Amino acid sequence: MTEKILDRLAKELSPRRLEHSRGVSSAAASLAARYGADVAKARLAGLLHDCARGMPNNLLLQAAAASGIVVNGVEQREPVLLHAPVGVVIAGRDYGVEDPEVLSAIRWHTTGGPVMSLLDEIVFLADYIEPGRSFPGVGHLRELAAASLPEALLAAYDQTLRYLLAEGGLIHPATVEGRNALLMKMKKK
Ligand code: DGI
Ligand code: FE
Ligand code: FE
Repeated sequence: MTEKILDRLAKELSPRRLEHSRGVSSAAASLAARYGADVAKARLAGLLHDCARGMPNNLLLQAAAASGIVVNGVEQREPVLLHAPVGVVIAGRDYGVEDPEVLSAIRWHTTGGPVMSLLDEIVFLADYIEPGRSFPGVGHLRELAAASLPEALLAAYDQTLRYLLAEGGLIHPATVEGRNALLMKMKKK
């Protein structure tokens, strides 16, 4: 099954992004083993998380409209964000994925969100720490990921927000909601 997926992905993604997807797949599998999630689902979701990442902005917007995906103002301006919800449609249509847990992990991998399953969290984090990533601080994030899932998730959200603030980027509401929900879960009063 994986071979067929890889063949198709290789047609849709650049070699670099295919390698990234394999890296996310293996990082997600390790995190799943570490934190007690389904390893096979983590591997599959990791492999397919960016299956729509090769689509240009106009096609992402078109696919979103055709699939009834509600596009907010931030997504209208930054259509790359739509590769997550459109990825769900592509994973179902072109890769035959029906498992709602796998589809949910693809759905929330870019921004995170207010209601994240363990598998969602694992794929979200694996996307940051896969072996091919090399941004400043990735080593620390990998160490955190091995030690504490919530602390690593918080660091990942913080990293995204710091980057967006530095760049003057639009902050997607799900990024804020995801970090808030995580913080409230971590700091129960
Ligand atoms: O698909 P990847 O490049 O592996 O990584 P990703 O799915 O985490 O992110 C895709 C892009 O989306 C990346 O350039 C960062 C960006 N992004 C993530 N959250 C936000 C965001 N961009 C904006 N403007 N706002 C966000 O909240
Ligand atoms: Fe992505
Ligand atoms: Fe990715």
